[in-house]
Amino acid sequence: MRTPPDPQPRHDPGAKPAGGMPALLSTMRQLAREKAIVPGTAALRVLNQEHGVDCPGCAWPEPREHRSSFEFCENGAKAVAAEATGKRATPEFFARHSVEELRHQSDWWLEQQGRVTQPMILRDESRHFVPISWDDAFARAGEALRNLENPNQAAFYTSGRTSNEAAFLYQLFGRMLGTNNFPDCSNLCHESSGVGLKQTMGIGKGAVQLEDFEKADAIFIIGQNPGTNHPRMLTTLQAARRRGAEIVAINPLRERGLLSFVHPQEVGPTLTGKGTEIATVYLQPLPGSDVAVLKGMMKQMLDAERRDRGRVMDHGFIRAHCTGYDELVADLDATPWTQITEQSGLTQSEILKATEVYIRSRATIVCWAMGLTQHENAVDNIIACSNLLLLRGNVGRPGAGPCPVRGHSNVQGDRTMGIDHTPPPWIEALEREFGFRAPRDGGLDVVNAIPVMADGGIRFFMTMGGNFLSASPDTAMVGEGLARIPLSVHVTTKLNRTHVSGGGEVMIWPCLGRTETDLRAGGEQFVTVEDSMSVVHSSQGRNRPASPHLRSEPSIVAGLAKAALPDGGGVEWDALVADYDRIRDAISRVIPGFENFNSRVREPAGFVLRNTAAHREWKTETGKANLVITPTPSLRLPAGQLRLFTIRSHDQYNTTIYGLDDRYRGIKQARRVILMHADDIAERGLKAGDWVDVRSHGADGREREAPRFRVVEYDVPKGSAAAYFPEANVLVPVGSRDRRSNTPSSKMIPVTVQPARAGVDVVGADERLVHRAAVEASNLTGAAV
Ligand SMILES: Nc1nc2c(c(=O)[nH]1)N[C@H]1C(S)=C(S)[C@@H](COP(=O)(O)OP(=O)(O)OC[C@H]3O[C@@H](n4cnc5c(=O)[nH]c(N)nc54)[C@H](O)[C@@H]3O)O[C@H]1N2
Ligand SMILES: Nc1nc2c(c(=O)[nH]1)N[C@H]1C(S)=C(S)[C@@H](COP(=O)(O)OP(=O)(O)OC[C@H]3O[C@@H](n4cnc5c(=O)[nH]c(N)nc54)[C@H](O)[C@@H]3O)O[C@H]1N2
Ligand SMILES: [Mo]
Repeated sequence: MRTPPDPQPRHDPGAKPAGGMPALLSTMRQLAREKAIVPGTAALRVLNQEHGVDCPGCAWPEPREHRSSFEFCENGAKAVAAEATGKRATPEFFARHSVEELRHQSDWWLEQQGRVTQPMILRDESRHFVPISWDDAFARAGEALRNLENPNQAAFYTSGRTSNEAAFLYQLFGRMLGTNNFPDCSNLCHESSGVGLKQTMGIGKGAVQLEDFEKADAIFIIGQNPGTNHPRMLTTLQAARRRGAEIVAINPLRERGLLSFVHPQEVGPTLTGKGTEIATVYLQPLPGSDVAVLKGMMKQMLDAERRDRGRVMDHGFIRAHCTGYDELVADLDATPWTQITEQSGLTQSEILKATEVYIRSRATIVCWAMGLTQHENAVDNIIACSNLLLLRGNVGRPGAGPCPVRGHSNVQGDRTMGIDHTPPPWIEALEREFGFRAPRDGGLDVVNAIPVMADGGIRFFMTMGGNFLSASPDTAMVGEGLARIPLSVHVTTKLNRTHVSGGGEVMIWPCLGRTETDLRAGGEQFVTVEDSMSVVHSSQGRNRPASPHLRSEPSIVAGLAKAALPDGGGVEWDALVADYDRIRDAISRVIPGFENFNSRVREPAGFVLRNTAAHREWKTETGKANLVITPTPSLRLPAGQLRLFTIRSHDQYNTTIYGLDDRYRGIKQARRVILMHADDIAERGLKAGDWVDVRSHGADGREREAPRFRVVEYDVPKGSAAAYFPEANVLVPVGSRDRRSNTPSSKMIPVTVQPARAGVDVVGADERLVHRAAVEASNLTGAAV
């Protein structure tokens, strides 16, 4: 037992701008850590260039003209370096470490073991993964699939990096097998954006292009931290600020990237550290209260309208295009101000600052991300944004529209390609193209798959990327579910906790990363992706594959399909994956909008999928854009509880942890931390640096605990707290979700904190030891970490 030298995670809330020299230095350090300087930089040079590789970092689009020679960012570089790492998890590695040992490691440690080099299998009752040939691996999985009593005993998860080509084949295979069980990371992410926008505007995607940011007078950024998660967006925002556009941020945290920014490629500001101011108005509401804030804004618009005789709302647009105006106005009038100010913790005059910007602006874009989509009323959050835009006709004209900023680089494309637990609208064309009958029943999404798994209802589970265990809510229940699956197959580049948590047989199938050359019988291949603004373009890797045994994701799907479907279901799988042009030809015949796919995607910057809302065509049930009433649910919590929201640090990509610093928030060398307001700390008799156990209070009455977090005093609104995803996922009850989209409400979990149980303060300040101790503590309490 030893006493920690420095029990307090260092917290330095400096006011330096985002970007600049520290961003460049951090990139170089990461490349060095991964031993990736040479291949990494080669990959970086072609990142997000025409004919280059699409950055796996995020889904923010590249400018279609005038790309700078280095169109990448610090966190994009980290994502590339992580893939181009020189480290390898070889068969010898698996021989050295039993699966029991691997289960006791964190995602962070597992990731650091590097790229998996060969297909591996963990047989029932065995303690170690051992190598298996691809042919045997496909045969084993194929046999298991053929032996299912019912195809709905299989589930196929997708993470949003999967290319269009791989995704199209994957959903084709699953549907030929007879299931729509396609849970995907989108279910945990922007599902609510899709559901909300479909209801109001008839299409579940953003309706702006990058060029619109050059024309907007005002840009709202709600529940998004672009400095960390979409750093290239800061360049766009900086340009908008410089030409005088106003930027309104709505976020319980004052995120540094939203305050000021230095472009790392501008030499002067990089050296002086003087940044461009980003947000001109910054509202800090309590988490979960965005509907209230947005309704407050709309009430103030109504007031102004009544004073100013009808010049605030766009009545011409509303008359021609909208339903529900009178009902919306009546609801706004009936909503008392006390409700709005109590829920949000903001005053009327604070909200008025944002309203004034909105009224002044002739063209407004509203951007949002997880701060809006991960709530029990997430769809209402999106609808409220949509109402705000529609009232002033801010859709379907230059410089205006909704902009859900997607996460994974191809999460939008995967959905377009049919990764969806409900049958896509073009299902009949798919059936005609491939001569089969596809299932019409809805399948399982993530939240619905978890209890079915825990009940033993899933007999075959495949993941195409991602980290199902750590990314999903209710880690403990997911762990129980994974332990009951007789055969799991994980297509991946690196190891994570999902791969070592299966109870039955498990196979790990290592695939090529996006930065690597994909050489098939028909020559070197490229794949395609769709960014957050519906631009479809190509991506071609140039790095040497991490191991000669790796296969591309499309060829893995083809190999499995041939083994699982009698006669391959009559599909020429080998031909399709010999030359991906053939997959794209099939897509062009099946999915509307992809006509002449192969020639259009070879245009220098790809092509844009048509967005009906951007043309003021409303594919809704009413044929119009719908203004929809959003109730303001009570957010009052029992005394002593805090509203916990989970966030990403600057040194992670979802469940992949690059390092232990969160530079912009000034938190160093710690991830098991809980950010709390000074008063909330004092009221509980705690002080900064104390160890606490965090308990959540779900409606199901089940106890969930995340042990061993350090208290950090931080500028969060009183009554709320923040902790990092995925460490805090154990606290998110699977039933706490938005009912319409099934998106887990990981941004508002009622919690209490109490001093950690005895024995905790001997852990030491070393994060690895903290993690180990947490794993051990959770084994005792039955919770997962
Ligand atoms: N480097 C890096 N890039 C990434 C990722 C990554 O992990 N690392 N992840 C990718 C993925 S998949 C996604 S989806 C995106 C995620 O991108 P973001 O959505 O920016 O990610 P989060 O950290 O979840 O941040 C949510 C923001 O919402 C705020 N917030 C929390 N609750 C509320 C609320 O109730 N109301 C409001 N208005 N704000 C709130 C938080 O303070 C935080 O600033 O990033 C993508 N890009
Ligand atoms: N509490 C809480 N939970 C959340 C969130 C939150 O904000 N709070 N955010 C949610 C969101 S927005 C999302 S999108 C999900 C993310 O959920 P996922 O997409 O499931 O998780 P990732 O961490 O992005 O997946 C990383 C893994 O993908 C694999 N991988 C990486 N590159 C490749 C590749 O090229 N090919 C293949 N086949 N595999 C690869 C590696 O094994 C790596 O470990 O998490 C969600 N969970
Ligand atoms: Mo996401």
